[in-house]
Order: sequence, then structure tokens, then C-alpha cells
Amino acid sequence: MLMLSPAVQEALDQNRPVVALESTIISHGLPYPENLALARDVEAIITEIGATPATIAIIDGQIKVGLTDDELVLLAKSENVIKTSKRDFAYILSQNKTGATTVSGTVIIAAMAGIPIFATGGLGGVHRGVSDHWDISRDLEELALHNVAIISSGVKSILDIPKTLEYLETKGVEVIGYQTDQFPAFYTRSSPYSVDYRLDNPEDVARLIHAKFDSGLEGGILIANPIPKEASLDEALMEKAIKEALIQMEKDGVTGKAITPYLLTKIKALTGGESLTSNIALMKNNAKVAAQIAVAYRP
Ligand code: PSU
Ligand code: MN
Repeated sequence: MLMLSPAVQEALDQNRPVVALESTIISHGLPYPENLALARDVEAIITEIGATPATIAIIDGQIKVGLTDDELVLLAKSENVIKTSKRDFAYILSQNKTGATTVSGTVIIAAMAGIPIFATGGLGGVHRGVSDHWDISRDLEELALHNVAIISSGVKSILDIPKTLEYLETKGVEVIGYQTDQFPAFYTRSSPYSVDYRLDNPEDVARLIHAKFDSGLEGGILIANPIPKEASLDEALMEKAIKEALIQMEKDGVTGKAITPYLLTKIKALTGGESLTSNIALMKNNAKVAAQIAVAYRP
């Protein structure tokens, strides 16, 4: 059922490091052409460090691990790509549709393919005002279920961070700060919330991943990697933009899976494009750290 690219197949066969990448960030998270440039750049960064990138998506009803450049272009340009969480799989597969996998969709496929390390921008989680609309991303459930370590800059900035951290604790997901004691807040390096543990180099993280997976404890790990200093944004300014975007979202009646793409577009406009520049910088940095961890990790 899975179609691995020749490069990913060969790397897995030879026990060489592989880094999984999601595709919602390409189709629904960033505008064209920045999305395509980033999709290509993160693959190049991972390759340069000595790991094989495996961007994951469903193309015409076929689950693919490792995409061609034409497929990246399709995901970056097409209007008909479905944002794919677990609940969308059967429809997309049976109707031969094309789906860009969220973190939740990508974790499922990475686990099927046997890829334990996955880089993304920000994890989905518990949305602000959760008691009104019950919006909690499937990302948290799938991370809790599968043996995958995600490297991200914390969770999406638009979320309720403390509630998301509580939820991760309930689900048994280990949260590690990479070179930080504080849980990063996506566009900013710090937040008022601490991580459970801090590790400072790829070798220690690789050892932790081994300890978890070798112990037979099922479930994932979140490695929270702060945005690089030079790309981080002012906390007060970001909070203002996020609050304004949330007000506009309510007015426009946006709900469900459309929320994240809507808010990212609004926040980009409200910050004069600065949020987009930061999002790109943090994603590249996460790809770099994930590749370093993958290289340090011996399957
Ligand atoms: N964070 C971003 N950009 C994104 C996403 C997260 O900065 O595009 C995507 C990821 O694919 C994540 C998804 O898995 O949003 C979560 O969506 P939802 O909250 O609808 O589950
Ligand atoms: Mn949701």
C-alpha cells in the first residue's frame, strides 16, 4: 500500500538515516511560491547533513513516502489538494484524490514505513477557547500512538499552549527542550511554560529516542526546538496579531480544518509578511536539527 521512492527505500534497506516531512505545510500552510522553495530547501538541508528526506503525501490515491520534484510542484500549486488527517484517508484513497498530510497523517505513514524521526514547523494541539468548540488537533492523538520523534518549534502559536502541554502529559508524550528549559512558542524562543527535560546535543536526543523505543513503551516524543534568534519575532506584537486574527476568524465564521490555514494567512498580513519569513526560518532549522538527530540515531 505504501510507495517508497527509490532513495527512501534504499536508505531504509541499508539502515541509513531518514527524516520524514509533512505536506500540509506545503499545500495549506504557506503561500506559493514560498511553499515550493521551502519544500525543496528542507530536502536539500537534510541531504547535506547526510540523511535522506522523505516528504509524505497521498498522490492520486497512492500513499507516497519520498516525492519527486513534480509531486512537490503539484502539492505547492494545486487548489484541489485535501488537507489530510486520519479521518480523511479512506475517502482520498478510494476516490484516487490527492491529499497533503498533516502531522497526524504523516505520523501514521512514517510509522508504517518505519521512519522514527520527523521534522515539522509547529504541532497542532488544543485551540484557544476549547470549551466552546472542542477543537483539539488529531496531531496529539497520533503522536501519542506511534513511535515517532517530532522535531518542531513547539506547537502552533495560535493554540492554547498550557492546555496542549497538559494534554501531551495525559497522553504520555515526552516533551524535550532542545537547548532550552522553556517550551518555545513558535515565533518566539520562549514562553512562560517549562519543558519536562532539556537536552543539548543530537547524540543525547538519539539516546533518548532509543531508550523510549527500545523499552517497548509505545508512543511519541516531542523535541521542541526554538526558532533561531535572528528570526524570532516580538512576543507582544505576535500576540496582538494572533488575537486580531482570531477576532476576524470569528466574524468570518471559519471553523474546523480551515482554521489553521485561515489564521496563518491573516497573521502574515497583520505582521507585514514577517510571520512567513519566521515560519520558513524555523522550519529549515528544524530540518537541520532533525537530520543531525537522525544521523546520530543508529536504527
Ligand atoms: N503549523 C504551521 N503551519 C501548518 C501547520 C501547523 O505553522 O501548516 C499544519 C500542520 O500540518 C499540522 C496541522 O499538523 O496544521 C494541524 O491542523 P489541525 O489543527 O486542523 O489539526
Ligand atoms: Mn482542528
